[in-house]
Amino acid sequence: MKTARGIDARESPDGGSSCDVQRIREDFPILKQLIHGKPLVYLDNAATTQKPRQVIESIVSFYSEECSNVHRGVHLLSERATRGFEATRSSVRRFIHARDDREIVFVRGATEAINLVACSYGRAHVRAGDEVLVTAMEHHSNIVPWQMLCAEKGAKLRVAPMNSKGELLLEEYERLLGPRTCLVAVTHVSNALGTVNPLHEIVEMAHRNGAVVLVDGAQAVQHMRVDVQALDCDFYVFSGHKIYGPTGIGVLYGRERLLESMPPYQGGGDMIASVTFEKTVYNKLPYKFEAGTPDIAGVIGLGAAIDYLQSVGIEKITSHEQDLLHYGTSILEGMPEIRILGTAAAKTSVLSFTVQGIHPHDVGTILDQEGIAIRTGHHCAQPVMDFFGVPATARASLALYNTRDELDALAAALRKVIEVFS
Ligand code: 7TS
Repeated sequence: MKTARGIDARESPDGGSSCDVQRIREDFPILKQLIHGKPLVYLDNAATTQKPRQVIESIVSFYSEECSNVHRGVHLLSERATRGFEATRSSVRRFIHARDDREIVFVRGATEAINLVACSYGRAHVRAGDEVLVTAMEHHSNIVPWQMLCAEKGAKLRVAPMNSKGELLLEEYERLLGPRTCLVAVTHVSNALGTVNPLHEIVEMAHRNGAVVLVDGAQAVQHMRVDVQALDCDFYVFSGHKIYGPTGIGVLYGRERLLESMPPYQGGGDMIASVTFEKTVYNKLPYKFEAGTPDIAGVIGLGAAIDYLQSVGIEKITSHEQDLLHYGTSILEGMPEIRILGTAAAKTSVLSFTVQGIHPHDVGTILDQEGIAIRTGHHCAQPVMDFFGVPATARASLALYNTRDELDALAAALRKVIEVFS
């Protein structure tokens, strides 16, 4: 019997040397849909990715065959559920090359992981007069928790600037680091611009100044190989739903020494070793940070998603998406009414743009009529919009199942948009 976790090797969506997109697309039931009578062209992958049947089936299988709580039953179903749950922890550890399963904490998503670090590490270590350094291209999730922490502690939030291409100004960043910098919180990839940040330099400079580094990997792990040991970052966070897994589940990686030094984030079941009314002894890592019944099916689904990504091959995904990014960029560059925001030399999978004289919401609405799903708005990165002097952009974001044909469809629909408004 197939277990709830993952897919077996024979189901690998790509046995060949290149990314077999047509075969991959077969794995995603939702892609067969018609939207307003047109084939769905799903280009809103930075918001959330679609799920392959292997992930969907793993969740159905968990609820149909293994449903039970974890870490508490002696009965067979609970043992099975616990095995599947902990097997995913090991998968995540291998996926991002952490040293130990104890360094992998399951949370709701990138947002909760950042809040966990701000509330636990931040409250314990950040003092009045200290500084937390973020960059100008952060998602609100990597700004607001630090603002809240700084307000509580009397610390200062500082912001490393970027240039007009959307590239971090490394010298400015280095200048902002100092003895007061307690923590650097930086995105690996910008969700609004696609910029890939030079993490090796960022981390090395921060460490030289005695600061710890949290990396927001919500837009990175699905596009490129990530090795937290090679990056030498202290915390790394990501969400399951952006890597073809379910919503409601995500990961906090933390360096063991730091996690050990941190107080629990929430109290409750599972995070304790013993409780009396006088004293509670906390559980060991990572359970100290996993109070209450977790999203077990979500973890199982995340495991299946990681298996899926690996069966395709991360390097193949990177090169396929880079091809699409260059193709899409050249199409948009060929349209004089379009301005691309985010033209960093190191970039991945995001085409953020405005169309002259047309509000991005109107662009999005007309594209929707053509069956094309993009996101329009500020992308939870209002400071990025302010920097570029726009209220919003239209954003097409790419995934492993997208094709050049879909980008041609985007181009044709954009020509229609321009025609309608001319
Ligand atoms: N960090 C980055 C860089 C993100 O892009 C997002 C979500 C988050 C954190 C938060 O992730 P969550 O899963 O906890 O919500 N970004 C987007 C987006 O670009 N469009 O919709 C959500």
